[in-house]
Amino acid sequence: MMKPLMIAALALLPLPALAAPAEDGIKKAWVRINPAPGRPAAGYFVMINGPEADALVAAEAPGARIELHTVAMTDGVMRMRPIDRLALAPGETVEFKSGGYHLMLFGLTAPGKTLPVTLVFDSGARRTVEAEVRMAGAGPR
Ligand SMILES: [Cu+2]
Repeated sequence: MMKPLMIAALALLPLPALAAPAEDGIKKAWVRINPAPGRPAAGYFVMINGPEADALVAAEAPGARIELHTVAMTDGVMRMRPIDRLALAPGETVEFKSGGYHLMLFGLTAPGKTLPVTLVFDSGARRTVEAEVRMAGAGPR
């Protein structure tokens, strides 16, 4: 006689146990278009790693070739340079922003209001986010 009652009780339970931790993921993604012809666009976002160590190794978007860039002081001048990978500690948050880590998107032409950007990780995970497309001069949200 108890069984129908238990099933009814289970049906009332929420389902978050199956989902990934609510906090991890890619947030606030946007792409800054450079108005100068032929100049690359830049991509920014906040990345919150999951519970395992991982590394960002590539990024992809339709119609673009993307490099991972960092900015470092060289001979007293801030210069950006490509990096092959960005190691991520468990639960680490990394902000890609102007003056720091960023994506460089080459060959992007006539983007729409948003651009699907896929981040590729050493673990094999791939995360696609819709990045908001904004013109140069626009600050962070
Ligand atoms: Cu760059």
